[in-house]
Amino acid sequence: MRNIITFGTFDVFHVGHLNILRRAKSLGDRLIVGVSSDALNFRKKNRYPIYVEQDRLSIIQGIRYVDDVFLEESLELKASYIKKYAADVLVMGDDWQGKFDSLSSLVNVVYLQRTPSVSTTSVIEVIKSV
Ligand code: C2G
Repeated sequence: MRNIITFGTFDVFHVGHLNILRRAKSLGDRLIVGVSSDALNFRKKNRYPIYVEQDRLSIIQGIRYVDDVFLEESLELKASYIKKYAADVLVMGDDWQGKFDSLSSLVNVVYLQRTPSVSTTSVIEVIKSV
């Protein structure tokens, strides 16, 4: 049994999010997703996500590639989440390239290429402009 873990906010869910979850799942047997809490987002970006954490958790749990979800409360807790969920592989988008290499004694760290031309920010901008 090969456990894959990944993390993200997944606000205003879009095809880039779906692609990374599908590709992450294809690397193993079980995909576990840490969804960043509202408070963590506020600390990081000084704004709250559009969708509240409970809704973001429900959306991610509903994706067929996802086996388990939990709330990511702090960026610094990755090592303990990895141990708790017995993850073998940590998948991150390549916007995080190199940032989690210090965890490679614990898990195999894999950075996947982001889907071009789509982001939560660009979706928000389009909606604002119509
Ligand atoms: N993603 C992607 N392609 C896009 C947009 C996003 O592959 N066009 C990926 C990101 O690289 C990330 C995941 O989708 O792996 C979730 O994206 P975000 O919600 O933007 O996640 P982020 O806020 O970067 O995560 O511990 C990490 C934190 O939880 C932050």
